[in-house]
Amino acid sequence: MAKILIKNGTVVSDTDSIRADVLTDGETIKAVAPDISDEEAVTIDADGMLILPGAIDVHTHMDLDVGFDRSCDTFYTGTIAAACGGTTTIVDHMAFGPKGALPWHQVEEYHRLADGEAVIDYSFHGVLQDKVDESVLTQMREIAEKEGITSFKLYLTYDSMLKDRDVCEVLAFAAENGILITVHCENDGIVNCLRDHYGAEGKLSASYHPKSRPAQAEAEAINRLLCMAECLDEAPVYIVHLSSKAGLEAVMRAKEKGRKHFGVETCPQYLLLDEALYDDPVEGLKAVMSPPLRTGADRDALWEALADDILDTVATDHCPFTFGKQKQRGRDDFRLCPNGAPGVEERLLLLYSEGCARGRLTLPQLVRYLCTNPARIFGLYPKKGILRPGSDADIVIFDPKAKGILTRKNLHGNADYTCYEGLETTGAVDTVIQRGQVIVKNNEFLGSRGDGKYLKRDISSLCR
Ligand code: DUC
Ligand code: ZN
Ligand code: ZN
Repeated sequence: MAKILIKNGTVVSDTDSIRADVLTDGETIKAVAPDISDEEAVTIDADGMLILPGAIDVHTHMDLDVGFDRSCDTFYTGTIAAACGGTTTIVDHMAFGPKGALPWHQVEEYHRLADGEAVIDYSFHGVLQDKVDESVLTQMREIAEKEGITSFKLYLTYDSMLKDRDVCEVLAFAAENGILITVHCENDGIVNCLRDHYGAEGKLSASYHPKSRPAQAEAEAINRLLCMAECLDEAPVYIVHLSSKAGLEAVMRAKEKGRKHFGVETCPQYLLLDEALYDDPVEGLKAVMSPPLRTGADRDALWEALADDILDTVATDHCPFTFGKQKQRGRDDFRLCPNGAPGVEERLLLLYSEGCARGRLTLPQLVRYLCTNPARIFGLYPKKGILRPGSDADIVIFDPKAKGILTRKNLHGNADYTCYEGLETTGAVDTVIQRGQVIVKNNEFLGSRGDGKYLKRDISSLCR
């Protein structure tokens, strides 16, 4: 594999931006320093460009089985889209297995779905469902040891959710074993009661989707989760897809009490979009996701929290369904619409354009949210998440001045729409290098099916 020398760019880390060259050798970074020369290396002139660590998306749902349908990106198409957007590693959330399935069941299923398919490096979050007993806990430990899957997700809503008593058993076990529990926080009682009431009244258009999943349902579940974790040896937890100001306030209350062992993720859709999208009963189906889009005030509060480093990561919850066919299932009843939206390819561009270019975020914050923090929290650091000698040569060369208009036509996933169609953007992914190999150039994917490597992860830094 040819060495690559990237010259004259600005290398961004989680703490600073410096003018430096970057030299790769094989799959790793050999040097980051001013004025490197190496006659054997292929040189890329990156004058005026930002050199970023390959972004990590710790919340995707490729090929997700939702019972009546599947999300429309496979690990192959979804990771091509990720790569073209500057993401070189994903940690995918497994679907629930059949009723009563034990954790190994889905680990095996996900290897079948992803191995030989993913084009970028990948790992999984295990899934906990239905109930917790000794066999579940034993399997969690085995999976952490043998597979390097050191995070598991549980839900506080949906049919396969865990009851609080089981959540507590899992948290106690996780605290003892260095496993990180990631949690979908919505109060199941509130959501189901409202859904049933709206259903009985025939209020079934997309605009009732957010009404049936209010911000208070998220805030209550976050508060309850953090209280349970506090009671169980400060068990480490990670809150996925924070969407609301009320939820953020629950986070802030816990932080003010001195609680440190938890991480919080938000997603671009909660920063850029709002519930006005549901006003159109047909177009609104594109944004039927859970939690739903909120108000402008919620959006502003999340940007402020990012600016103040209160949150930890920005992931996508990429869970695409086609608008032309799959989303139409919810046309006469929002409750039947498959939940989720595409976003894996748009994330870096959106966060740079709406965050850095608008002065809301610094470049090191961009790298912290997309690269370094996810790598640290999910046991991938310093192999991933930073550009330094010995790290994997996962590199994004990013043009900060490019102007563009976001459109589905330039994206690579299987979804037939983007929620950001027509958005004027600043910045563009120029080149993506994965473990020392150029895999994207001029918005074209140059790698091959199965190039991605399965990553065994270490115990989370939140657990130490
Ligand atoms: N909500 C979920 O809980 N999972 C996938 C997508 C979504 O919208
Ligand atoms: Zn979720
Ligand atoms: Zn999700």
